[in-house]
Amino acid sequence: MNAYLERVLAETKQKNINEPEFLQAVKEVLTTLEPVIDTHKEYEGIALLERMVEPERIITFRVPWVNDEGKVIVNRGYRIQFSSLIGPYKGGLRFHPSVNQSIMKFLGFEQIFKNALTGLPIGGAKGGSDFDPKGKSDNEIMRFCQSFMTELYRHIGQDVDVPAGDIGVGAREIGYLFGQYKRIRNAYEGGVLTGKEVCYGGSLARTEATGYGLMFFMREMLKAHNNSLQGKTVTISGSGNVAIYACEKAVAMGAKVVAMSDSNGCIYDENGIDLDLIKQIKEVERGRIKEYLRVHSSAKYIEKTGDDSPVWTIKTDIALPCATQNELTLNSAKILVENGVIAVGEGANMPCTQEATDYLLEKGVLVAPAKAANAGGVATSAIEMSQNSMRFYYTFEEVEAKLEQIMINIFNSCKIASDKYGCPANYVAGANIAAFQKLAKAMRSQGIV
Ligand code: NDP
Ligand code: 2IT
Repeated sequence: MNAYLERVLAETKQKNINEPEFLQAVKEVLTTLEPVIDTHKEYEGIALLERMVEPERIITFRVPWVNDEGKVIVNRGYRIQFSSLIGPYKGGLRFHPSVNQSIMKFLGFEQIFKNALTGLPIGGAKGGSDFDPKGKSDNEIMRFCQSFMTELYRHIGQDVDVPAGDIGVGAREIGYLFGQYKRIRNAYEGGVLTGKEVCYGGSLARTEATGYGLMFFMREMLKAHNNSLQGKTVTISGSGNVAIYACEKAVAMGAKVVAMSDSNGCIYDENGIDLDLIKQIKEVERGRIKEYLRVHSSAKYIEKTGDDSPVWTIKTDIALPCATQNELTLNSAKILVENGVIAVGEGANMPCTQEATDYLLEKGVLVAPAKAANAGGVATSAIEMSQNSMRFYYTFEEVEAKLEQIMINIFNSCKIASDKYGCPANYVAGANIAAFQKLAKAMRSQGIV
């Protein structure tokens, strides 16, 4: 590998030795940049890569709150303000017991590249907490969100840093966070959070945007290889925001979705998933996916037992990992290939392990990389911010049309970069290169900061 790249990788590893997810994300990007770095010797002198892998600011804070039994609980809050190079820090908040600094940093790092690909003026950030929303009452969720915002508010602002949702943070949590922010600031600053409900400043189609965007990207990728979604079988991991709306759009595009999952297991319904029932179980009841069987007793439920998700053992043409990082392992990739998979679309962030991605590409499977394929969510967040600035609402159709065009542009950028830099059909490399070129240009323009 290029000596400069190799040195930065080694130094990053040494400095962040206890952060495996962050190192994985950095390695994945840097190893694909070689052809660009080779032609830009001047980057080393201005420590361009060293600056790109070091967050501008890391904030961690105590989040004390009182549960329904009157017990005081202390969680840890995070906000990684990774890069303000091309716009205000922007990225979601994740509430999940697995949250730690490594996961926050990998997500913040990837967000910089993703946001650059959207073509919109947004920097990169991520935040969240090790708080576990599962089994908590509405009041507990509200008290937690209020405590979290009581510290976070001093670090964010509609031109400074704009959080949104991610795992465990949806419209309910954004509402509680926004209410507390507004109360502390004594001002309506609508653009400080995205993913708001439409009745107080949210954007139509933001709920659907990540899943729909994933399918627009998938459609473009398949089209470039003379294929389409029509008549294809699709399996999806997860049954949260991204998974549900990927399913909805996949069906609208003529595919048949036969499996979805949650962290306990997956359901397989050969007749096609009943998405209204999934929405009822997940969005209304906040229940487990196994409850699908209470209506469709002919469907199968496969419990998750080992490390690998059972959803990838089901035969499919298209696999959409939409749950969490490293959920699609080499082992699962091998089973998917054996079963004839033609494309994998990453709805989640870094859902394929590096070994899985390498194997899929080697076997000629099309991979739609997360940074590009799931960028529809944050792109629509930026459209929400612009509506807030204008004090105006677009219709659902207007937002969806903008989202569709953005996803087409993102696919084209990935394709152009992968063709130009000698890795045709490798959209993983294409996405990294296309984003990097924009960021590198902005970094050079702004001096040593
Ligand atoms: P949700 O909280 O709505 O849903 C998450 C889903 O993933 C649930 O079905 C959950 O199952 C499952 N899941 C979460 N953690 C794990 C785990 N450790 N192992 C197995 N399953 C798990 O989140 P989103 O749909 O918003 O996010 C899903 C993915 O998409 C994440 O990687 C997120 O970063 C990414 N993403 C989200 C965007 C958005 O706009 N929301 C935008 C771009 C990317 P269970 O209920 O059992 O925990
Ligand atoms: O990973 C992501 O891009 C998100 N969770 C959405 C971020 C956003 O600001 O809408």
